[in-house]
Amino acid sequence: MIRYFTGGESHGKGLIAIIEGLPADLFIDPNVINSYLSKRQTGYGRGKRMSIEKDQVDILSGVRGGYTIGSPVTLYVENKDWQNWKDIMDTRHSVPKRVVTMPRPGHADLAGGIKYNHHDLRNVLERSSARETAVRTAVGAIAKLLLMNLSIELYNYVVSIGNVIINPDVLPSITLGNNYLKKLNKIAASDEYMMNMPDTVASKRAVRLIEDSKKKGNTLGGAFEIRATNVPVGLGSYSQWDRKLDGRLAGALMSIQAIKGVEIGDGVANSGRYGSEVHDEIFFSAKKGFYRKTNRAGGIEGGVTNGEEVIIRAYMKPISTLYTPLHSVDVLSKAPVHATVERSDICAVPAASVVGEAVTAIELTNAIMEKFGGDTIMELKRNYNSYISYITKY
Ligand code: EPS
Repeated sequence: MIRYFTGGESHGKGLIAIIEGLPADLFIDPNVINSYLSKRQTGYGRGKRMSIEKDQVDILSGVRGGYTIGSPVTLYVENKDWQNWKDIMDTRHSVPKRVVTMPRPGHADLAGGIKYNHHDLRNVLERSSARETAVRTAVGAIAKLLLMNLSIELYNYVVSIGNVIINPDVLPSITLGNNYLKKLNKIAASDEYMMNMPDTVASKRAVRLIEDSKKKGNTLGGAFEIRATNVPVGLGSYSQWDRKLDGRLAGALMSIQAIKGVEIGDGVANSGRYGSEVHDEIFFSAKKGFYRKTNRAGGIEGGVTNGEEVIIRAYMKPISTLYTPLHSVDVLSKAPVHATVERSDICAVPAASVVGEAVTAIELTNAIMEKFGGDTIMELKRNYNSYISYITKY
């Protein structure tokens, strides 16, 4: 199993992650991690913070000459903005005007303040901030590198921003395959507005919607999809609730700040259809083995991967800092107020999409390590290849 923890505040010195359980001899190219970190910083609708940060990973332990050595891998991502916040973040100095006492509806501010008995809600917002996802993305990039050793690849793209939804024809509800997904991701990444949407018409409409929302001091959420290709049948298990892979994936996705819904395959739409319209019929050919012509299950049945593409969709609520703030109550005076306005983003769905892919990679890596084990990449690959040759004979 891969275990990891993160630490760090949004405007503290930096973010750290410690990953335990990575096999030895995994080649880690920091440039690959940095390219995911940069992608997480893109998307129209981010606030001024993104022009300050240039996220880069610093690998502090567990790697020698580019390869893991089986020890915990420690990652560090600096917060460049910390220089501008030193006074506020240094608890020895009191900066009374910067004490946050007006909780934002939808944010962790109030519940967190009551829970930990903080009356300066900065103590809550600094850690609950989605800044933390920068280092989680770095962890996910390492998981992706491990999965690539087994030819498992992941893709992400945005499917909606507010009420702007991509044309469903770009995403037929079947297994799309690497080439199609590569093409989709290329379109998404090359779009002039970088909304990570594989539909340039919708992307431009989304940008206009964000501009309009910005003028009104409002924010927007949306949805994104993650696909994993070449995932073998048999990851996860139906035998115990906490081993079901769909449950684990949903938990990982829901742990991303502002994600409020997760579905596997056509999960939501399937609930309103007849069984005959939902379940993916089973076929067999000598060349392909068992296969399906549809993939409404999103590659997971009974908590176990079935060999089809894993498809996950996650839904993000609008960011809770509104420049036209909602009604709230001051936690010190108890007077009615408008909520705090802390510099923030208008829309961060394209960034969340990259984070979604990262946490999916981590969960799939966990399922892989659980099933195949291996203290080295060589051992993992040997175990994996022997299983692949077994399933082709089943
Ligand atoms: C965030 C608020 C904004 C975002 C931040 C998450 O930061 P700031 O308050 O410094 O402007 O930019 O996201 C990131 C810094 C990031 O790297 O994604 C929040 O309150 O969650």
